[in-house]
Amino acid sequence: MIQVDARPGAYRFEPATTALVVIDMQRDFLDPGGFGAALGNDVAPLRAIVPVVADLLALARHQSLTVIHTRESHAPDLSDCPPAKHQQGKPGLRIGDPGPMGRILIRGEPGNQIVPELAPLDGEWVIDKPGKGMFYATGLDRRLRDAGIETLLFAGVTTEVCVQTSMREACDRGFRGLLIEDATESYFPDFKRATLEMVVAQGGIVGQVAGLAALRAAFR
Ligand code: TIU
Repeated sequence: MIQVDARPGAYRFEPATTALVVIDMQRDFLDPGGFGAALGNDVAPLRAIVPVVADLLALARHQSLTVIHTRESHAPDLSDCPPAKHQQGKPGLRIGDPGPMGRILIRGEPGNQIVPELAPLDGEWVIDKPGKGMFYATGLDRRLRDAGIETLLFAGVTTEVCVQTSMREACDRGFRGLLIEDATESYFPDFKRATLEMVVAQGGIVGQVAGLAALRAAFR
């Protein structure tokens, strides 16, 4: 049993039933010319966490945790993109529009690939998700249960959108969640701060929060 110095209290998990979930560290959100930039955001803060996520991935691989990568993505014919999502926000480029890295948020396009520094290894799970949350239309719930996974360590972007949605949904489905705070980022620093506080408040109502150093120390 591993015990991490976490907020709001110590967090315990069994590595054999734990997966690291890296949410949407894809070029669409991290590189200029992608969906995140088209929404009017500065992508630099998201880029800045890549080395931390790489260290977290290295730790998870060394400890033989199940490793899961997600990508927010849609079919080329947009059959899995409801009109309401397509029309959401006021992006310079909409989902499916041609951009400098190919069509925005479309499966198989250069922009839809995970950044090379965090590329999935053979045997790691890569989940293409049409929603913000990682369960909608992905089959991931069944797959996690079949693999005996009980605990999910969360990293990736953005903290208050796809990461928090996935973590809340995981809680509803009976999985335990620990958010690695320096391995997640938002385009809005206040939103990241608020999300971490929301998770920690009320005794950790949908999960808990810890830093990578604390997680690493727990494995020693
Ligand atoms: N816009 C924003 O903050 N996020 C997304 O659209 N998707 C994810 O969080 N991955």
